[in-house]
Amino acid sequence: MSDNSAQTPNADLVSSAYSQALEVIAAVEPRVAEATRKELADQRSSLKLIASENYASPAVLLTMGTWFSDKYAEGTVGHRFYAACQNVDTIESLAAEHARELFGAEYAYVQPHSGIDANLTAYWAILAHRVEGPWLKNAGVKNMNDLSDADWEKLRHEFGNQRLLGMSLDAGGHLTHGFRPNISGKMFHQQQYGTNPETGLIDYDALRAKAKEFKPLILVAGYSAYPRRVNFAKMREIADEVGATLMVDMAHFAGLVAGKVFQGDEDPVPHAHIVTSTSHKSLRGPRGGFILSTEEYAPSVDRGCPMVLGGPLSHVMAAKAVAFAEARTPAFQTYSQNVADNAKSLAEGFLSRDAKLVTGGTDNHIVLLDVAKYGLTGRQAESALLDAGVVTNRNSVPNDPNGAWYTTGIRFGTPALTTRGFGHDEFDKVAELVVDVLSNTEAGVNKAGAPSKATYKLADGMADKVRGISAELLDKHPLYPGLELS
Ligand code: DSN
Repeated sequence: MSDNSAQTPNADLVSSAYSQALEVIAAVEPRVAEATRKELADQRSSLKLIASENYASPAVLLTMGTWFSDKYAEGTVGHRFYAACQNVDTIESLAAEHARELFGAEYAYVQPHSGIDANLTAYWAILAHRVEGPWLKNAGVKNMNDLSDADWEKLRHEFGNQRLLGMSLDAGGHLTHGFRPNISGKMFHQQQYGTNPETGLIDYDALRAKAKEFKPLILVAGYSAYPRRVNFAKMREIADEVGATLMVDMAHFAGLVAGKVFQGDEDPVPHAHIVTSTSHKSLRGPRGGFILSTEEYAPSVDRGCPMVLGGPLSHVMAAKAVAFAEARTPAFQTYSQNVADNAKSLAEGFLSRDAKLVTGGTDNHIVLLDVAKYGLTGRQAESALLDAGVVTNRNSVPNDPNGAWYTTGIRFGTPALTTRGFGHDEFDKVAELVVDVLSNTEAGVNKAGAPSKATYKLADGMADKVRGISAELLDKHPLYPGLELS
């Protein structure tokens, strides 16, 4: 079995801690305790292949359930808007120190509550640094309260009309990278870059040409569904050529950066001005966000709370400190390498069964399967797989004919099952099961008898068959082995 920090070295203690905690909860609202027990049972008995999910260690999970939750701590370490933040200062400093050391960053801000919060905070930090600061200087005032109403109007206009260039959603970018319906697409004058229609890969020359024409203030790199590595050195070159700030959203692949699978040009930290992330995906920490930046951007990033974010979740910052400490171990590096190796095994498993993959494969933790050849939409495929206990999520493929709701793709990720100890053979088996399910699913019709993008029919007996085979795999690699709830 590979490294697995979700294994439970203190299984008896953990069993007793959770059993007793659930008893305390049940005494107030038994249905919450019951749903919590059921969630563990469900996670234990399904193939979790959602690329953005993982299993945090009991140490990380337990850290979130404390009285730090009750503390307000707006501001930054040593500069709070609330009294009695000495212990929050301790855990926030620890989390930031671990993050800086783990990623080799000049500055770390661990307050964002999620990846979207981290991105919004970073955008405002870049605007503060690049627009507001110079603007106030030009206007000859230090404080915006001293601006005349007319100048304030002009500054507001400048703030809301800057240019942002990010990867399009259907090419694998995120909603917050300038997607029109998202706030990022509305607050910025945005353009999007895609991928080469032949290869599915980022075309850096085309991107450079677009950047030169558009001249964005912010170039966003990073992805949620692109199954390949990105050359961040090249991204920085392009940003520098057009005077843009390079922001990299590494939410998905932070674990591969922390685990040193992505190094050199593939490591965003030495190349970007600002890096945003979540802590709960491949990094295997608590649900939350964080930002890394150069010293130059640090004072603007620090204004995140309370200017953009609500009060920091101190209990989650404490859990980030624990998770980042875990990620600084050689065992985590082994885990991260396994995540990438397993993604290759999964991709090879699909390709050997004639499946079509976006970009033809993977070199990160994501595999994006195009399900059109099975006559299904992503939504139908996702539902049929779920019936068989295979938990995935539907995802657009480049220029998706079915749009962002029904989609034509299924996104797979290896971080969670790698945490359980799955290796090459297990992921090959997963590919076999998925292809089996999809090959035995038919698109359905709507109430009027017309073709539907949502309904489907999975062949009789298929769900039970796949669940049976999955159970054998899952039993060999238990989630939180030794954790038993009384
Ligand atoms: N929800 C995350 C994901 O699944 O990729 C990104 O927002």
